[in-house]
Amino acid sequence: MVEPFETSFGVEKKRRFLLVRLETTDGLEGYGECVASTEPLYSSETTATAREMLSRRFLPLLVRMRSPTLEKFSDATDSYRGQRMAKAAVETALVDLAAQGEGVSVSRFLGGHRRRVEVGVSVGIQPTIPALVRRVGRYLDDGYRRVKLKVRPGWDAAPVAAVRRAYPDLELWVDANQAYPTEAQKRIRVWAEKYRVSQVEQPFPERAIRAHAELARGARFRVCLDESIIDRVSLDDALAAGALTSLNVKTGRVGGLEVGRALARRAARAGVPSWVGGMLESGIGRAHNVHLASLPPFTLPADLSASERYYRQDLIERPFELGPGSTLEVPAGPGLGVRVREETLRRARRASRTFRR
Ligand code: OSB
Ligand code: MG
Repeated sequence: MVEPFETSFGVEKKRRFLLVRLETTDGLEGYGECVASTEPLYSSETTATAREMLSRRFLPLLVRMRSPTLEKFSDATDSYRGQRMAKAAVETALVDLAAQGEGVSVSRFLGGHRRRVEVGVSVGIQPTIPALVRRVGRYLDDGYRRVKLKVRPGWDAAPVAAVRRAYPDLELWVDANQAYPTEAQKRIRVWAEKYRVSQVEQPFPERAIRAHAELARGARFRVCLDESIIDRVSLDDALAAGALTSLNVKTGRVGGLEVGRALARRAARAGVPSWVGGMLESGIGRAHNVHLASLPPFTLPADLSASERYYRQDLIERPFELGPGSTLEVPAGPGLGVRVREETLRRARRASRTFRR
């Protein structure tokens, strides 16, 4: 990574990518990226558990299917609990293939029409407050129009105040990744409203639906859920409880693009806007996210920044660059619409396994 990314749960300095490449007999290639990390800190899956599930269950299942489809894969893996990041790595690659089969982009295949998607930048915890203010300033110079600060107890009111003071008109969000005890509600409300934070993401543990609902009641900011929402049931219950006024959709967390789209539609019907979250993906996962963000129910700016903001060298030929109005371009070619740098992959590869029919 260009620089370490620190959140309430830890620091990431390097990422090891777990990729799935599906090759069809007629010569098409589909790519998916598993967004799990090496440590189970954001959620319980890791690259190791995902690799295990992919190699022992999901990929053998897939290659045994006569003519694999998204529906068949989803039916065949439905009874395996959890493992959503592992499942999504395959699902996204299948969507890439299905879109190529129809000669359209993943965006079109899923029902999208936007040519560019609005994005913001997620800023990790910095060593000092002046360093944070400088970091935010450089992102604003780059052209990002909304900033999400990672916060945690002890890194909240003061850094948020400093950023607000330096940039009075900035659209400012925060994300705590479950770091606060539910009793912290009052204090969060005070600094978030005082410094005009427009969205507070996942302040409490993933099961703390009532605490999120209490925070959302009468708040002058949106309460966004990320880790709490993993499927339709968790979304419906949280919506019924009034626990969210914004939904972060991550393909890996919910098990695929089609589920992600369904959840965003459901939230929209309840009057709750959605946006696409990120997991520090390579260009491959990033491309999937950009396509997802082009769908109609995604109305808030995504956590999708330019490739150079994360990695010195990306795995795709033409890295994503920030365009006018804080946007990324939706690739228009068939499927993912990006070219994978095979040579870079080959050099970086630590291990690989092939499953054949
Ligand atoms: O909670 O949104 C999160 C990165 C890793 C794990 C969890 C999260 C994040 C981010 C980064 O906020 C978003 C990005 O990829 O830019
Ligand atoms: Mg989050």
